[in-house]
Amino acid sequence: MLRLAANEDVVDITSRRVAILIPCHNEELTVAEVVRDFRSELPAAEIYVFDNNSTDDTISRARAAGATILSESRQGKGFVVQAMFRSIDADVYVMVDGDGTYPACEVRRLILPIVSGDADMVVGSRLHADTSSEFESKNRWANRLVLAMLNSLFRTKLTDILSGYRAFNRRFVKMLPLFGGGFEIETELTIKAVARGFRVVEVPTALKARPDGSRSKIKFWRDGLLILNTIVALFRDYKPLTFFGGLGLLFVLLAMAPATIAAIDVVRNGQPTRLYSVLWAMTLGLTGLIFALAGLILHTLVRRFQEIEHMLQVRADDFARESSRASGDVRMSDGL
Ligand SMILES: Nc1nc2c(ncn2[C@@H]2O[C@H](COP(=O)(O)OP(=O)(O)OP(=O)(O)O)[C@@H](O)[C@H]2O)c(=O)[nH]1
Ligand SMILES: [Mg+2]
Repeated sequence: MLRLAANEDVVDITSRRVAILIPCHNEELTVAEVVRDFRSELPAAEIYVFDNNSTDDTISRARAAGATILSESRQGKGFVVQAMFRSIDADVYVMVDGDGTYPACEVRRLILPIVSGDADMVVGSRLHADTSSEFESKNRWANRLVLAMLNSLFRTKLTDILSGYRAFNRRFVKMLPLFGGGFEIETELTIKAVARGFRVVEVPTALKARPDGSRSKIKFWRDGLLILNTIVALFRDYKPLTFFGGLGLLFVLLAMAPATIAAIDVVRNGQPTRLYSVLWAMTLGLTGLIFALAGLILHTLVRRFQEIEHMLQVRADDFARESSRASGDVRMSDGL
């Protein structure tokens, strides 16, 4: 019987189907070790390597190490995560990079909050105060910048949003719509989890450096801009009143300058002589009002869609509970 223990909690996971999902693109140096490490930590888990057009020995080495190989033809980590979430059936999911930078020995701590029903997504945080991760310094600062932006926009207190080491329950995996095709996928996972009210827990995880000869697939500027763009786009979609209302306020404030000039002009001359100021004030002011109005309308729409989604989720939970009761299974009651 396999048990997880943290502090006074002891949770039996023997009856849970655990899937280890490893997205890979040209990771022949490390993938076999990753598969073996996770196999020895969780012997009963299914280990899947999702290959994306690798041109090296990734597939044969992963297969030799005992992983099930699945392929995705659309290039990009995000497309692979979408395929993993759609095609794999399990109770507990662990996602980890194939580059050997995340410690397999911490997987039990990672899945504990999922198994105990306390979280929908657990993130292995590389920037947590209790960890000492081996980051390249520019990556550390880029991570901190993205984090500060997300925490202030979404009012969260997360310590790592770009981690590739995560655990999920089945409900999260099957219900979260994902669209990002590339390295923006972690950002999308975190923001959508927070915005949709899923429970997110972080556990400290130490990141190791890639071994010599192993190459990062991330392109600093291209992927960095993609991640920033994803944050702004999701902020617009999930908090339209704040986004468009903020833009509206900005334009109204900008309109104040020409409006003041026009007002002084009227006081001095008895009539408006500087027509450009009046025109600027009206254009900027009206643009601001249109933004604010768009924000209000979209806010109402988002709220209505949230209500519909909530009802669908309740129905889906009811349905899953009834099916598991019919098959004598009680997993859904644990939030799985
Ligand atoms: N399937 C698939 N996996 C990918 C693709 N790009 C990257 N990956 C995998 O996604 C994981 C993360 O990629 P990394 O290059 O390590 O990115 P990172 O961890 O953000 O950056 P580093 O700090 O340099 O390791 C690795 O296991 C890669 O093999 C892709 O296009 N398809
Ligand atoms: Mg990596």
